[in-house]
Amino acid sequence: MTTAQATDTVDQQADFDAVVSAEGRIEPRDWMPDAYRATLVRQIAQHAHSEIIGMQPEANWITRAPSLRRKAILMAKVQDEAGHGLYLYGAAETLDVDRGELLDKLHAGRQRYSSIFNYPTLTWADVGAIGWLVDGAAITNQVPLCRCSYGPYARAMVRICKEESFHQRQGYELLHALSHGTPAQHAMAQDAVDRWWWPSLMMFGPPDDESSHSEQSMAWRIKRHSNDELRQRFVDICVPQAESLGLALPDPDLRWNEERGTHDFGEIDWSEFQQVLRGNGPCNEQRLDQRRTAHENGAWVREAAAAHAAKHSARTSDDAVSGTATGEGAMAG
Ligand code: FAQ
Repeated sequence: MTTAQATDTVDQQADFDAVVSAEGRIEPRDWMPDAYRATLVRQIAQHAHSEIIGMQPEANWITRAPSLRRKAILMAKVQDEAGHGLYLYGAAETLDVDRGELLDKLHAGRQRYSSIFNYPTLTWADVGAIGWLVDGAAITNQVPLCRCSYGPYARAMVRICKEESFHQRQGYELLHALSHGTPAQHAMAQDAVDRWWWPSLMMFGPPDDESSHSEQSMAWRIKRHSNDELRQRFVDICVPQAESLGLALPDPDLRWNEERGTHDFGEIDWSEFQQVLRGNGPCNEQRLDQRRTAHENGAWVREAAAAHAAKHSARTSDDAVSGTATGEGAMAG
């Protein structure tokens, strides 16, 4: 590197730091440190993969929804998750990566997706528990990301959060109906909450003292709060909601701490989290297999779309040469 180039980099770094510390937005054409770019690609790709793999557990119940209304809601929700994946892959592509490569990495197990989607959906009540707890955790984590320093990610999160609120609300309403239904329905709702509670707390990531990326991501204002802060916020939100639902949270150590002004809660089984991350959760294999199959089955759609785009751009450039695109050809005739 020449002295002039080195000076440029120092200036660019200073500009970048100034924008971040003034709560401004870094945009795709702005200079950014390589590590900032790599962190965003890792997090946004992982987030996008979570959205599309996250379609599977609930899609499992579309054909068995108990009424037309429930089926329409569930289909809309699962389609929303696909849309979130598209916004997020789009945001990742502004960082000079190709979505095909990101998907290849997911399929090869070289990029992660959220641990939560490696658990099975055993009963209809699981659809409610996912909406209430999983979407609830997702919103708690994602609302602060609307203020992320990287513009395209922050803007994608605004729309995603609006849709996630509807998802959370429908899950709560579904569980409320079951909880206030027959004793068997109440028991089914309670069982679902018992199974999804602890994995939902794990969604926020490892405890702060084991979170390798948090400190730097918070300094760059990608993350705005630590994993433990958001987990605590989620617990505090859920406790009164569980009371209104008439359902218990499966934690004997859960209680209000007057001094701290928040709830104390029990120890999370981090060995389970690590097992799921290593690929040994109850459904890891099934989720990835199904994703690879869906990708292979969709190959003809991607090929057709690429052929259509190539034909369209060839036609546009022919028209430009002959002047018909602007209507000049017709006038000349
Ligand atoms: N699962 O240093 P940290 C949704 C990994 S969307 C798997 O704390 P970071 C919507 C982490 O990658 C749910 N891996 O990491 C929906 C890192 O691995 P590495 C997805 C996890 O990035 C609802 C290592 O552990 N949401 O649910 C998990 O600073 C219903 C060390 O961790 C997002 O992705 C985990 N839970 O913080 C869809 C939100 N946690 O690279 C369908 C955006 C951590 O060192 C149905 N992402 N790891 O090998 C984030 O906010 C952050 O990336 C965190 C992790 C908070 C997830």
